[in-house]
Amino acid sequence: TNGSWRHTNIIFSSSGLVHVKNPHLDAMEEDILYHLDLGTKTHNLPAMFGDIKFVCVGGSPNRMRAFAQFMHRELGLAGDGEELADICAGTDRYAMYRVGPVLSISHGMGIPSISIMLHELIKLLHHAKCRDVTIIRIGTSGGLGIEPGSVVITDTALDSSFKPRFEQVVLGDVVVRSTELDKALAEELLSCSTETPDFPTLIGHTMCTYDFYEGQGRLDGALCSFSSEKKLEYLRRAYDAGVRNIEMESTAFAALCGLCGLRAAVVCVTLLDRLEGDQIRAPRALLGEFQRRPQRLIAAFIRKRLGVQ
Ligand code: DUR
Repeated sequence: TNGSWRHTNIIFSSSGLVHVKNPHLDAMEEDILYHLDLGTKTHNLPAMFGDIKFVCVGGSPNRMRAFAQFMHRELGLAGDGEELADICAGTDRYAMYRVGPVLSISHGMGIPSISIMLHELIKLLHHAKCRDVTIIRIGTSGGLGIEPGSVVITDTALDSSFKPRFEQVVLGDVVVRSTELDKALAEELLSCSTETPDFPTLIGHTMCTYDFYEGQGRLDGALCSFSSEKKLEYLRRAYDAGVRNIEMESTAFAALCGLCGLRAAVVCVTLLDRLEGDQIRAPRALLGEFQRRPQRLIAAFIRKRLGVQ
């Protein structure tokens, strides 16, 4: 490669519309968003989604349902939000809920899963003619040298060589894309942490890997080809490069959203400190509380943006 990943690919249009960078789409009579069970002929996408301003994505379908119910209460909407319908009920690949101007969608685990969802979600926002959309991944991660339960707002997503790039094989060649995120949005989110003083929130780099076990330097997988010393040497190098947490989606998320003109952020809670161990030992109840932390920060952010007291 020629280092082109250094150049920013974040371009915001004055119209605020979502860009799809695909000349073939215009020639299609119908677009079937297969994994979402939606389509341009079967659904009136502008009527269903045209006024969406916030899209929140996260790995688990149940967590994203809980987030939608929580947002329902936080926005002071009528009813208890318990009977929210899954918009993607026709498929069990992903779940999607809508609450006012907020869309909450699951993306599964890892880059292939999130990238399939994002292709269809971004086309959905384009077909619906949405404007000025902010998209946030709220997820879980392993921390590096920080207290478990801390929330990390990503300033740059790095690959497993600590480079701010997302590589994908296209027609047999490696295409390299930048993984820069919106710095102003990250700062705005950090400023909302005054509303959540019971846990630490910080800005840092996030490392994204293709695996949870060996790929994240864990010693406890079914295979392990390195020593405990080599593991710690790698994780310390990551820490020195500015990495504060490790997960499996951020590079693809940053690259796709950046190229399509969406203001994007990644906000993940850390479930453990990887310098202390590999297994996630916290009790389920504590893990549940940890996973609500990014949701609470994002609720404070959305309420502030909407002027909800
Ligand atoms: N995750 C990690 N590493 C961790 C903890 C959480 O990658 O140590 C994220 C990414 C993936 C899921 O979606 O959570 C795996 O548990």
